Amino acid sequence: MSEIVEHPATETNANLAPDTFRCGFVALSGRANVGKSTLINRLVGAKLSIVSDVPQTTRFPVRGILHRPGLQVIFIDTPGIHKPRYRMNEEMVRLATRVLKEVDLVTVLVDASEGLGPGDRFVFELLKTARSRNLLVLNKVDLMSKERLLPLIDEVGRAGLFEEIVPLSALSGENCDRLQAVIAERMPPGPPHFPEDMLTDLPQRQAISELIREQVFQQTRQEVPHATAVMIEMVEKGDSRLTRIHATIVTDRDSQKAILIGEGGRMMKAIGTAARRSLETYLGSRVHLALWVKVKKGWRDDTSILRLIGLPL
Ligand SMILES: Nc1nc2c(ncn2[C@@H]2O[C@H](COP(=O)(O)OP(=O)(O)OP(=O)(O)O)[C@@H](O)[C@H]2O)c(=O)[nH]1
Ligand SMILES: [Mg+2]
Repeated sequence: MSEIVEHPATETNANLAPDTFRCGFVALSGRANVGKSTLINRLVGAKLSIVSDVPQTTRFPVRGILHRPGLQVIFIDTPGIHKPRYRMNEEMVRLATRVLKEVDLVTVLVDASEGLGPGDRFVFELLKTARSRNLLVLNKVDLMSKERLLPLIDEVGRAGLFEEIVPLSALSGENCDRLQAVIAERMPPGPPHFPEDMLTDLPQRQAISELIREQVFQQTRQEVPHATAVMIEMVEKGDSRLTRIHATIVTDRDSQKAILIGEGGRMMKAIGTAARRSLETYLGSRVHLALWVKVKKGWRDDTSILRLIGLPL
């Protein structure tokens, strides 16, 4: 979703012989909140997938494409593996699990600052079933002392599932180039799947909805973000570099609607202002954003709404 912080390919691929090209698919997997979306944005060098400190932020796979001379890597950010309580969450976990079998390589993230927990071990079991080739990333090393790292590397190594273990910080970028090199050397020979200027295949309407939802996730607490979806009603490009966007924030209960609106409309205003700013960066135009809040009880079990928010049911 724009904010490009790194350049893509520095040389053109046009003069490379097709049989020297490597291209592969790499899933970023793990339990919720370990930093998968932060890492895909870091690896691709653009903001493609939304991030928040609320678990279960990512709801469907988001592809990000890395271009280097002679190499294309299609990273797939996936929803965090968790215990589903609604149809939406069942679908999120199903999509994340299915991807494991469809890629050339799985990169599993663990929050190294928290250590290995039952949620991570459950993901390891899924890898065994998928019979995938795997790497392990120990993320968030910026939050911990280096002495705690060695025992953790030993512990994950004992699982016997990983070709390589890479400690890094997706947030600061520390050691991310090492991960990129480890992935690059494992990509199979083959022609590129996507054109050189394409960073994601996420449709623009969905990207807009995600950037608004990111603000709901960043600014509300407890059950409110989980109970919220964003539907785009209208995107209209005006002639004076202004884009008009109408969106509805759907939530489960009246009490959540009251929180989303806030006292004197304060929460709605904060979400709207922050979302408008990030949409302006993404679209490269001024944005007029109109937001509504609607209650749709039980929407997380309603397949027609789940389809509307991008889950392929
Ligand atoms: N300190 C630190 N924080 C990080 C790092 N990577 C991610 N985070 C933070 O961890 C939180 C979760 O990050 P996300 O990238 O949304 O995690 P995720 O795995 O995609 O989460 P889900 O989509 O919910 O499964 C955010 O607050 C990030 O800023 C890191 O390397 N260091
Ligand atoms: Mg995510």
